[in-house]
Amino acid sequence: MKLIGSNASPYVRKVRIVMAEKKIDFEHVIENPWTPDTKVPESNPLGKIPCLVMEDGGAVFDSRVIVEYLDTINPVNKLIPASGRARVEVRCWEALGDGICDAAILTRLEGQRPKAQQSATWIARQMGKVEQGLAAAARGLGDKPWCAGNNFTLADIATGAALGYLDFRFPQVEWRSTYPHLVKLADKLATRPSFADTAPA
Ligand code: GSF
Repeated sequence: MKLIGSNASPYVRKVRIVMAEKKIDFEHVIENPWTPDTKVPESNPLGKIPCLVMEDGGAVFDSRVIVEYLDTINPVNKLIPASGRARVEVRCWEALGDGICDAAILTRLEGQRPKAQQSATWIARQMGKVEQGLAAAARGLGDKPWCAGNNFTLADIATGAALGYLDFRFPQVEWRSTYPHLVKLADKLATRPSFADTAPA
């Protein structure tokens, strides 16, 4: 199995953390989807990373579909509850973490446009989603040890990947001084080899 991605993408990191936690071997093929000669579209028609290429050449995307599949591959460290409200809560936490990244990435892309073409309204709208997403994550976590239920799940992985991406690309977003519970979670996650070995670069 090959994972096509980069070391900076929070969505790729989420998959890499799941692979590590479930002890799934894979080849990490580094690809930048933004270069003119990128090979990403050869696997993912959407031209986005991550993309999982199976032994038979079949491609699986996006990151949510990939991690849901990976969780079924073996019984090691189940990261998504089997059914019902517990499952949907973890998947919704993943949507929240990914959504924070979506908004942050849209802001970053807008900031890469020619200055005269950048929309301050658009940037404010996206950064509002980042701020509201962080507030919702802090509310949902509260003083619990984990985001959902009573143990480490995909909810913590998605939230941790989003927080790590903000640290990496948006140091001006002061979530650490605003949300001590999120800091406690992030610092706890950082001690896991799956997080330490995949820190964005
Ligand atoms: C988002 C992937 C994505 O936007 C997922 O896998 O969860 N919903 C998808 N990936 C970016 C790289 S990054 O910013 O992490 C990407 O491949 N962008 C290239 C493009 O053409 O949008």
